[in-house]
Amino acid sequence: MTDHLSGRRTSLGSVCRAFTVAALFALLAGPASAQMTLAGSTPEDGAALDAPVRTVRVWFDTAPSVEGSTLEIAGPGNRAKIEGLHTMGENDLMGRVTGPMPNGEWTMTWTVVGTDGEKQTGTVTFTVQRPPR
Ligand SMILES: [Cu+2]
Repeated sequence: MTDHLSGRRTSLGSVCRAFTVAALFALLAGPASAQMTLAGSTPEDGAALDAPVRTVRVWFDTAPSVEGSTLEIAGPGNRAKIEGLHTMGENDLMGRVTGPMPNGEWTMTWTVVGTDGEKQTGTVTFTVQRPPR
């Protein structure tokens, strides 16, 4: 799992490795229950960022199944995409953002399937506003 995105240009690989220890602890967690709820995200809902994001993550109260789950992003120009969806074993989904992310309001839509097959969906919105030079 630690080298799942290695060899790519982004620093996502090193980000991922930082969570390896936490992932081991997550493996000790119990089995998933029915309704999954969002426990957090990067960027956070309502965040005001001064630069585009290159990785995104959403956390849940139980482990999502990567298969059948999606993370999508929409905003000005609609050319940014989330690729390489995976989990770090922390009840999370993670992906990298490719493509341009102009200033403006962005919406990340998550659809997640729990280990019992139940589907949940929701959104996280944030703004990107680069500081004037
Ligand atoms: Cu990762």
